[in-house]
Amino acid sequence: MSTRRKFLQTSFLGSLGLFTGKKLMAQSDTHYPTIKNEPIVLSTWDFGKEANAEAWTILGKGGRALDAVEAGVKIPEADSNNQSVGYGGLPDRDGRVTLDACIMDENYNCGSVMCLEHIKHPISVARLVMEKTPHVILAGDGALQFALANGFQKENLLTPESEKAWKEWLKTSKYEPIINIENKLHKPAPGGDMPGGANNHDTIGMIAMDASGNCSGACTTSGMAFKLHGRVGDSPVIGAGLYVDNEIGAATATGVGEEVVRIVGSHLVVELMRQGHAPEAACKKAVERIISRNPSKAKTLQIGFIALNKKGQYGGYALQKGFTYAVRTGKEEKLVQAKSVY
Ligand code: SD4
Repeated sequence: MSTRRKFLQTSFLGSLGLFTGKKLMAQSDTHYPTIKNEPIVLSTWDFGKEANAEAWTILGKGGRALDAVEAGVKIPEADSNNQSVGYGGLPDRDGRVTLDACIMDENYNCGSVMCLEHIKHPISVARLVMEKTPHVILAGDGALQFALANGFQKENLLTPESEKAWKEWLKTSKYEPIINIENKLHKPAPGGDMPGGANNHDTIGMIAMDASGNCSGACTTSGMAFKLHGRVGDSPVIGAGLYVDNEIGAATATGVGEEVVRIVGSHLVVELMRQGHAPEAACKKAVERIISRNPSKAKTLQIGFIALNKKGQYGGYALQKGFTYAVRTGKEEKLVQAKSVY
């Protein structure tokens, strides 16, 4: 069977609701569906599937992409089994769970919180920063103060599982980001197995286009486990972890944030799409840019990008194998195994 026929068949099965989370396919530039102003949402990693389902409750009814991405990423934020986003996230080396998030709409409005503690839904605080302040970024205590003043509840986000992992880490106190380390620290979710049995969970970046053809995005994380207190990665940095340009489309990133910030990764992907590259090709070029800056280091890291253009075409690319992203449209619901350099 030709690759194209196989793809169409799998997409059709997906549209019948037979998607299991175990059906992964290789994505290639020739396989884009031609959707125009039909809503679409994509998000990073296996857990993007549940997040997309929530976003779809808004997008599928003709709702705004901004509302959809906020609602979607709140699912992993509230999931205590997920040790890399929101509640239950792995703490920094001082045992403090510090969260980063940002959001961007179709009018270049954006909001971000960095190193926010005690608030389960940093993405909603980021949205309030965007909508209710003259600023783009609030950090640390100021962000917490703003959240509390706006009715958010102060909570303990360190779950017993994450505290245990931190105490175990303290025995060596070695900070060495390991490729897809989050997989090893995550409780296997039913039906979420990757080929080879690893479970794949990480920062959630979500990008969407609604029925009006408007794009928005959201990105939220607890950042790299056992980081220095105060460390901020790419995820809440507009242009690095997320970028939306409603003329062109949107992109978001996951992986070792320091390397994404260095190339302002998501903005780069959007600009490459502006130059005419298809989403997957744009993500690939951004990954190659990271390699060209430091080839030996790039081999030891995981970084993945996903992107969406205004025609509803999408794609992703990663440094290493094992990066997945979830896609939901009116016609299909699937998990894509992104191509990778290594
Ligand atoms: C960060 N990009 O804080 C995020 C976290 C991540 O794999 O995606 N980790 O650098």
